[in-house]
Amino acid sequence: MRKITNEEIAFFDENGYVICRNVLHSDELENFRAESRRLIDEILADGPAAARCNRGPERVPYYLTHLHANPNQFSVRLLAHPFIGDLLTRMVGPDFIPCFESLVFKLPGNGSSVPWHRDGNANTGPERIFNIDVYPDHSTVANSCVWVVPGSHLWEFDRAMEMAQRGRENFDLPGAVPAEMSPGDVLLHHVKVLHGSTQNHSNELRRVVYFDNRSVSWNEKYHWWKPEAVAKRSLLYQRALHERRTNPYPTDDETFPYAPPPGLPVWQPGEEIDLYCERTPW
Ligand SMILES: O=C(O)CCC(=O)C(=O)O
Repeated sequence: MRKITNEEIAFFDENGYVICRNVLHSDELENFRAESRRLIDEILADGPAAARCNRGPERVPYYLTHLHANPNQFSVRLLAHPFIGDLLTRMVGPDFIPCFESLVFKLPGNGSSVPWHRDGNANTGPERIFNIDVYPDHSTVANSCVWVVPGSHLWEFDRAMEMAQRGRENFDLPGAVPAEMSPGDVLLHHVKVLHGSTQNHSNELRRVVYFDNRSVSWNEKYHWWKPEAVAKRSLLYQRALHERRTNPYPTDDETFPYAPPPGLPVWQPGEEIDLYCERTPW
């Protein structure tokens, strides 16, 4: 299976984002589309997932939080994709911890906008803190793809906030570029790169799964969450890897070998896992 290249990592460091083409295969994409469509339908029908779905500025649903805790057959297997484990080991370090997972969707006709912003927890040092954004659909200017301001992850906080404010008045920021994606592509975006998207007026549904990842050592430095919460997240990742190993897609030809960071518990097959995994503040 495909791995991120050193050139892609260098592009990311310089620009705060990178598009990695052709990561997912068609068997996984088909399941991703069917299962995410089912969750979106559940939200629109005011079923259980609706309670975990945020609405955007236009008050339409667009952001399903705690994705794994909404029963589905695709999200933990997606997290366990070897492309993800490999890039996190190389770009974050072997003590990486998957911490957030969401499904963002732009409904056809009236899909939510996402004003220019940096992500939460973004006022940090030089660490490579980023999201892994996995696309099952074409995402284009026409169906309101994400735009980014290359290099803005290196800006001082005040400059970034001033520019984000400007972008909320007029979306067309100087230097902004569209991150146009095809099914199976993966976008990495630094939490500090300015990004946003417009309302979707097209007749296409556009979806993306966001995985935000941190590490044990960063958590010890920034004190985001209680160590127990991080331990639970490592258990969730171990369970996800087991799920993909024992329920592979037909085109899977490898699995990611993961060793929990020192001091964290080892998950045993059959043990119950908390898929909600609350991030209790430190
Ligand atoms: O997918 C999008 O349009 C942007 C989502 C985003 O940046 C966010 O939810 O923070």
